[in-house]
Amino acid sequence: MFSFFKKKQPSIAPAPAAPVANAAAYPPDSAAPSLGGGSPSGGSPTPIGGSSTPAGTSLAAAGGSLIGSALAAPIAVDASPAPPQERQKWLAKLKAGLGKTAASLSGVFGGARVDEALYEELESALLMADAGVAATQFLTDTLRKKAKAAGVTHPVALKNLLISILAELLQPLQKPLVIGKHLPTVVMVAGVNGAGKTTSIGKLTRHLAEDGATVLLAAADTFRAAAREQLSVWADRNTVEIISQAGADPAAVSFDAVSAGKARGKDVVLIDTAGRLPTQLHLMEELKKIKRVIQKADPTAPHEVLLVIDGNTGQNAVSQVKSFDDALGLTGLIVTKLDGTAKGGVLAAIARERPIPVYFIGVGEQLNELETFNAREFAQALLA
Ligand SMILES: Nc1nc2c(ncn2[C@@H]2O[C@H](COP(=O)(O)OP(=O)(O)OP(=O)(O)O)[C@@H](O)[C@H]2O)c(=O)[nH]1
Ligand SMILES: [Mg+2]
Repeated sequence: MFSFFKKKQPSIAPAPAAPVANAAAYPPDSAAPSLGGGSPSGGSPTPIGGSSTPAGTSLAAAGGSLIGSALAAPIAVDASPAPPQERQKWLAKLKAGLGKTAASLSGVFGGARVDEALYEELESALLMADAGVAATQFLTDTLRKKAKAAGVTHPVALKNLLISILAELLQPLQKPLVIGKHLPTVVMVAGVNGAGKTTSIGKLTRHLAEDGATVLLAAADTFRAAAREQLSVWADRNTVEIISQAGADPAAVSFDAVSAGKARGKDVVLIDTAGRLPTQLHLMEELKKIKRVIQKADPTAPHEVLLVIDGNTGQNAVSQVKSFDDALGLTGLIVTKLDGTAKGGVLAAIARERPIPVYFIGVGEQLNELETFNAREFAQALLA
């Protein structure tokens, strides 16, 4: 179905939904028809994102537009260096979510001296926090070395040293998602069942729309009516267009979405896929096919392949990252549900074992509960 909405003008009623005329007409393995439109926008990426918009970045998106790009320049949905009020609220929620881990890690440094027992206790606490063997070993070894070199003898100083070592380990994961280098920027989103893909797409759409990007959603989770409906609710909330067709081939819907994104000059096409386990090989093949077929609509796409992981899945999340990366070549991660029982150490494991950028972290079900990842903030939330 096509639905047309005007960005940030909710008073305009959506046009009645019409079926995608050509979903079946472009079989996934056929050549892509030329739909024209969408010449790549030039220029280098300009950091922007929420309140972190640098002076001088002009966005033509204020009123929105039914057709066409609203971006004056590429944008990076950036890590916020100066947190606004909303970011502070989000951070408080992240800290509360990781509170148990923080308490148990902090407890290690509650004594009066630094000794072998402290290091052993720290090792267990890191393992309990889902950091995994490799990252735990790396963190404790580095801490020992640096503490010795700096002559650290007090546990509080040792904890501060660990915060900076952890922040350094996590630093390669801190990278902004850049939108606008390609028009449209095609973002494919994958993950296991219930990880938070659709919810994160909804929240990400809000981030992007706020930054002035025009977004087109693609419901490539085609077989469950509830999945399509869920995505269209997010489309309504964000007043963006969606392409969806019941029972269609997910690759065909993705193809149509990219073609429509090009024809309408959208800035971003976000493709929601059905949940699957890496062990379901036929479903992993389906994902690879979606990627291949997207490339027929735009040889440079997908520009981002994101994996959404549930922060509660602990060490299992690391094997998900490895499997999906091996199958698809991931460009980024979204880690969700760090507001509940998640332990958080899994990010250290990912940084050590498969360092793929964490573009966003989710701490709840609300629209404003997805924020960019910041290594130092996260290290502090986990240890302070
Ligand atoms: N607490 C919390 N819940 C979340 C978060 N992100 C998603 N959820 C919830 O997790 C559940 C699953 O989210 P979905 O977005 O439907 O997950 P999905 O990956 O699209 O699921 P499938 O399409 O069925 O594979 C929903 O109840 C969401 O509201 C988060 O950051 N925190
Ligand atoms: Mg979903």
